[in-house]
Amino acid sequence: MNRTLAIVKPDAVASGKAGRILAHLEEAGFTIRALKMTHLRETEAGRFYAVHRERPFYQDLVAFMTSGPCIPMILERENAVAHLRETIGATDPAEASPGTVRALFAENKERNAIHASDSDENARGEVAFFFSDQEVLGLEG
Ligand code: FUP
Repeated sequence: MNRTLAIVKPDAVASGKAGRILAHLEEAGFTIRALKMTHLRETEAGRFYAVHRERPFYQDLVAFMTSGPCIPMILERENAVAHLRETIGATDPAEASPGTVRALFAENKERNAIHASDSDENARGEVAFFFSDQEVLGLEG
């Protein structure tokens, strides 16, 4: 078993889809091991998406991610990173496979309902971004 990080993004929280997305993730075999609601500040969202700093959509992405509360969570299952990427679908919901979270719940490529870590290394960093050592260590006991 291993873990990854997901975020139900502000569009999905604001439009009341968070519960359905969590149910979909559980039905896909993930166990929710930690979860919180938070409202990112500009510096935090900028740091989280720093890898995209030079991209033309960066400012809009930061503005969107700070536009309302989001729900980061630690998800566990076998091969968690790859399975979650498969479960959420392509970045643009118009290109996402039928039945994926983004095909079902995303508005468009910019407001696309959910984030998922794209590697084990990034999952570790993103878990640490949102959850304290105590919250993560608490999972082991
Ligand atoms: P993903 O890993 O599928 O979330 O996609 P990326 O890491 O490539 O992009 C991160 C976020 O940037 C996307 F979720 C939405 C936003 N984005 C845009 O707004 N426009 C683009 O053309 C690409 C990404």
